[in-house]
Amino acid sequence: MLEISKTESQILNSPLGAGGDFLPINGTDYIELYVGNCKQAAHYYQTAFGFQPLAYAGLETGLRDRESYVVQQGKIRLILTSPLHGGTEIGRHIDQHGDGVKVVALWVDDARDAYYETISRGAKPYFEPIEEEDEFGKVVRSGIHTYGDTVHIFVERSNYKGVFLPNFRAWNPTYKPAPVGLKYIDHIVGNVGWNGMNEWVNFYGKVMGFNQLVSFDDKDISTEYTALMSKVMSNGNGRIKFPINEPAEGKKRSQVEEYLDFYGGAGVQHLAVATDDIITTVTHLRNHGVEFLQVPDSYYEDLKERVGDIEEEIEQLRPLGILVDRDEEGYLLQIFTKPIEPRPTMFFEIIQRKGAKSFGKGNFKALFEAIEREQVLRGTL
Ligand code: TYF
Ligand code: FE
Repeated sequence: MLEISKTESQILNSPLGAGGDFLPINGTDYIELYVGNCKQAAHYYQTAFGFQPLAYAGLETGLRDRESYVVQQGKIRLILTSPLHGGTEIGRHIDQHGDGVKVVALWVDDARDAYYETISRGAKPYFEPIEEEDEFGKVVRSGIHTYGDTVHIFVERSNYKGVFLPNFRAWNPTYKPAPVGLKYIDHIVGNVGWNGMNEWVNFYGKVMGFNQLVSFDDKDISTEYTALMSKVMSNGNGRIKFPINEPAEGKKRSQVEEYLDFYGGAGVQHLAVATDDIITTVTHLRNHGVEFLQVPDSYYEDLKERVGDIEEEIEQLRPLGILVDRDEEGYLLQIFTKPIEPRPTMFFEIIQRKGAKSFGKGNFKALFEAIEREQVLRGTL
């Protein structure tokens, strides 16, 4: 591994501001979760969610302190990492947060530029640009902190031909359940502390050059049903969308506050993954034991009135619990899993967009009431 430094003049000569995108991002590269038992978690993501085995790193590749399994479906790559002994940073993260997202890695053309552009705008360094190499080529990575203990890692991989990253080897077990049709990460939501939303909106604006998405989902009022506020930040080409939630004082205890208490601070609340056939995807997921939030049957009674004509049969959506919302540009279908770990923290959203660019504001009432019913069962409302 090689550390690379960069002179100040190079930083100053980079295309700053002036309308240019100082942090061009090609997409999400991978999500790394720190989990108690990555071997079993990998099995869960394969069996329940249809992820495909991709890569492995651990004792057998020379690592002494950790083991990682990488699974992939469409463009979505998850790294599942566990410590191999006590007293590690990974173990501390798991003790504080439970299983959760540590890294949201972003695919860039220049990981050095990404690092210096963001550091010079106030990002807190996680690690300086590092070159890693193996027989398949070279990858440059760098990292900065974001909300809570979560970090962004910039990944430059144009000179790499291996299956994942240097020092991982291909993982090709015979057990390979079929994919369920998940294609890419649509958005990644962060829950931050009281009054934290604008701080992190400013971080993504100033430090990362993102813009606030103007969408009717911008909830600047807290109602009986929301008890949260949310703004969506998006990068220049729109491939990265990060909604940021903060709790709001309401009649009831905010679901965001519940998350913060159990996660032990700010962190990733949900990963929204896209499919182009949500009926098939959710049918498979349910058959594999994935549990979803349930809306009352009455949700479907006025659905047609609310969203107008849609291509799907409402009678197909109803038994699966799939929700629908419409905006000026089209409609979307979405559904939310229950939390996927013992703590009521992270969950998945499955989303299919048919033109709509928003996030399902019309479903908030039904969705938040479903979450509140779960909170009542947990005794946390
Ligand atoms: O990403 C979103 O904004 C939607 C709505 O706890 C949402 O998925 C917001 C908060 C929440 C669950 C879903
Ligand atoms: Fe969402």
